[in-house]
Amino acid sequence: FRFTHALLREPVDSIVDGLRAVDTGAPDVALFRAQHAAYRDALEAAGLATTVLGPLQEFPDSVFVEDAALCLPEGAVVMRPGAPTRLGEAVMIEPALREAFDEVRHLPSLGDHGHGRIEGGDVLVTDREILVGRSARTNGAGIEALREVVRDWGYTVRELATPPEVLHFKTDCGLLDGETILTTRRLAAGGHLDGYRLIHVAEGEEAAANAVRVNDVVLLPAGYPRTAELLNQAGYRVVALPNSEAAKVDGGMSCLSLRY
Ligand code: CIR
Repeated sequence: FRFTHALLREPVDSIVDGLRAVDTGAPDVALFRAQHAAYRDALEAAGLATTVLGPLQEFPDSVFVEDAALCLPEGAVVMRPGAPTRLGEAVMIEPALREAFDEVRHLPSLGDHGHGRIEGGDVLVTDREILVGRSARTNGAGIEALREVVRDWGYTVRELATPPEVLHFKTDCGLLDGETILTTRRLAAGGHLDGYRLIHVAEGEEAAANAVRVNDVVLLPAGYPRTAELLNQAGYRVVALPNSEAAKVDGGMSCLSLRY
């Protein structure tokens, strides 16, 4: 959770066509841009140098850069998004990864696993392992391919399940420090996070789980005061950011940037 840089991508007008599980109306593009700018400011205030990549009009969801890559201290890995409309985003992000990292890796095609799919939103890197939630976007073959590609960097990859009603694994959890995870009860219910210190979001505030720890602060979507209070009591410094527009297309604090 200690980072020096972040990559973001400018939101596009076509964000109104962004994928969403439940249609609660299209995002207001101007407000989306304002919230995105505030998010960038918060990353900078947390000490990160930010780079905002140019808009990709043909990819409505491209503002959610986290799904297209995985950034590790050793290098970056280009993901292979499971949403067909998002597959091309991985290709488009590679030049920026090459600028930022000495090493950029691709997921191998492994025999029968050639069609592996994996999105960064399903990947949580902790101090001891990489947790990946199988989901509608991430399959076993994609997880296997990630396991192969990071093995010689010394990482262990553990496959977990994402609850069926949840888009991404990290929709329902976020790293607070190397040993502590903020999570919903439904995600933790399987017991697979046992061994970590868990902080549960307040009842009815499930959307607060997609928080992201950046250096000394935790970026939390605004509007979840009881979870913010729980985090304050646990000693975390919370910065609450308005996220109403990204939320309409199932996006949150982690998806909007790649931190490294
Ligand atoms: C999608 O459904 O792919 C986008 N509308 C939202 C992606 C959010 N990304 C994330 O949680 N990592």
